Amino acid sequence: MRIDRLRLRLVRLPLVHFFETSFGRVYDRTFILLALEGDGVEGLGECVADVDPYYSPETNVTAWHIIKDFLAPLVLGRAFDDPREIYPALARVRGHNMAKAAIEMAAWDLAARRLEAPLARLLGGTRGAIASGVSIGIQDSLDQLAQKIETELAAGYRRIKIKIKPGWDVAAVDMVRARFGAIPLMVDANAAYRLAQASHLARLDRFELMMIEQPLEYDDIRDHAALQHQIRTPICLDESIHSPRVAEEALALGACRIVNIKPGRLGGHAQSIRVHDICAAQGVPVWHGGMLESGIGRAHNIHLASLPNFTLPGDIAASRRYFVPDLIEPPIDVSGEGTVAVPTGPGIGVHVDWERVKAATVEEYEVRA
Ligand code: NPQ
Ligand code: MG
Repeated sequence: MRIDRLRLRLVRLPLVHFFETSFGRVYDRTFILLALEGDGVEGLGECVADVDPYYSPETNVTAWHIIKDFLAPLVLGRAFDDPREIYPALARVRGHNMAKAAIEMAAWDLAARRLEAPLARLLGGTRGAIASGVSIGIQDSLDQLAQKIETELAAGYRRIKIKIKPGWDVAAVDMVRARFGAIPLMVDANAAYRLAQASHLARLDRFELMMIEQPLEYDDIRDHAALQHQIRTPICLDESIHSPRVAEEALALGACRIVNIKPGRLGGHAQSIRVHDICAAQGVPVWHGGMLESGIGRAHNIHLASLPNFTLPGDIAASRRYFVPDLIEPPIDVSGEGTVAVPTGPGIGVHVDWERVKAATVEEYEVRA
């Protein structure tokens, strides 16, 4: 396929409920939608960068700049036999994986649409539905947290993740275990602790959590390895895993026993599959993370999560937990058994409501080969 045109749209959607992590509270989501046209077919990607550099160093403004001024010229007018060639073609630009992933993932959608095949088939997906979990933000009270968990369990979700930070950790987990018993439960600290707090984190061990996600700094491997030797709860790394090489390093050092895969953080589907394969070869389970994506990014995630080593429920929930209406129609829904079906249409296989996209767009840019 030859890449003839690239279009960026900066889109802003209100969130159904605020979402609070150890790095702050958000009420809406602003992100870049990227469309690539080639051979008369269009592919879509969603950039997971946020307005603030708090989860990762990238923001919408940096991604817009990097795509427009540096990445677009590396793909426009060029022909690619396979979307796996995209990430290497962008290698001259250091870092900026979220910006790269938006292009790379759009190229996968484009390639799948050209073949009139579901994206999952090209990626190597093996299941028709994925197990779905929820990520529940920090609440104003433990009662509110209990209420949210009750709602999500009733909806059928297969695992509950709660966000933690110093001051909202042991007591919150204690309350959840006391009220809900042995449900599949995990916590995500988004890098809110330091190795010196290991003995405090060890207080979570008695709750038999599935894992603790990214307790220490966003770019750390070594301290996580030291921490894993001091706590029983399996560590899962999220922020730290930005490349297949770092994933290998983390596994070699024993810094984690589970890996969270997010294509935005890794630079797209191809890099994600490499991490998936590295973990599979070492018997390390992976699961698919979430970045509060609209239905477009969410659909990409569902296809990727259909690969065989995604053995744990991911943070891929129904659209309605985040956006009503979503940018796609019908929205992504979860079954009563807590599964999300992998779309079977061409490409990402969801129908975009372009009127809604237009209404939510605050800035546009287009460039042709
Ligand atoms: C995580 N997500 O696993 C992330 C972090 C996260 C669903 O828990 C705006 C943009 C808000 C990106 C909030 C979930 C965000 C964001 C949280 C990412 O760590
Ligand atoms: Mg996380």
